[in-house]
Amino acid sequence: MTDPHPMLAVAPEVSEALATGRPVVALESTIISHGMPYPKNVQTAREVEELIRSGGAVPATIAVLHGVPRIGLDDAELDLLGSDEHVRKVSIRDLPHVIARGEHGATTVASTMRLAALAGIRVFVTGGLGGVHRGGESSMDVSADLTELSLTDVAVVSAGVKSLLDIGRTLEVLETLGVPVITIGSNDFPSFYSRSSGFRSPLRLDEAAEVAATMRAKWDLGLAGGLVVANPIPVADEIPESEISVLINRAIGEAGELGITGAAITPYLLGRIVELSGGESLRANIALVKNNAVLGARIAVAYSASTLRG
Ligand code: PSU
Ligand code: MN
Repeated sequence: MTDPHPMLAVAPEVSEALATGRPVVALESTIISHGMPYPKNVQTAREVEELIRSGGAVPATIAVLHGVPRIGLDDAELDLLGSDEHVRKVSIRDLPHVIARGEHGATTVASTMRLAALAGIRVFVTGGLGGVHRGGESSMDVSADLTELSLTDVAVVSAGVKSLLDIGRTLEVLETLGVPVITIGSNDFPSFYSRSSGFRSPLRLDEAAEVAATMRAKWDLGLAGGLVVANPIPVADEIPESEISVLINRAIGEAGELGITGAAITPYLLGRIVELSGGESLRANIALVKNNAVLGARIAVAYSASTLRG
């Protein structure tokens, strides 16, 4: 294992696990600062870390604090990320700016992937991926998460893509970029709150060990870039697409009227959907992130075992 990048501050527990080849799972922080309301966000972040530990891996929540990219945070730092309103949403383009200015930043899927890779972490758990926004064919609003997936060697476990995005075009872009999209235990690509999106999953696997083997095959072959591991929300926690789509459409309409665009659009829509659903979407969001944490730990354990076998 190569040394982590010198600009990173890696928590001792994480650094020790990486040095000895033990499984580590990266976690993003935009979901904490801009994806869920306080204090449920911080509580969820802690519970997710606990689930990863129970699964035999070391959790590493990633964020920028006082301009320093941090790999692994303590309780007080998670609380700061969840409650301080000055924490910026930081995607790839924002990383140099937030670092140079010594500010706090919550990292998106894209910037978390990059920092995880710089630390030597290969598995990352989140809730939902960014993608092509509806109307993206004219607005060109396409998340940097997709570009990053084409560049950076990290497997990203999510519950798919929310239908507030254009799921069909998101899958097309991922195909063009050469990113494997693997759904676990289902032929349908999931849409976050719902187990199906109406789109067939490009690839399917049923076991964590098979995902680990696919990661190895990709990278051993020199195919740079990430993998999308889509994990459908558990049946008991699902919100039917017909129910949630009404609320999503209303939130998108309101965002249009308010003139909200760019990086602000995803946080706005997530918050508004929680309000419109009376908290139901938040409950589903928390359940799916936890479900992803359990799977992510299994994949990290299987991947590290396969690496140690060589
Ligand atoms: N989708 C969700 N929840 C989230 C996000 C996306 O269902 O919290 C966050 C992730 O951090 C993702 C980011 O990387 O939004 C994408 O934002 P943008 O579209 O501005 O790239
Ligand atoms: Mn965007």
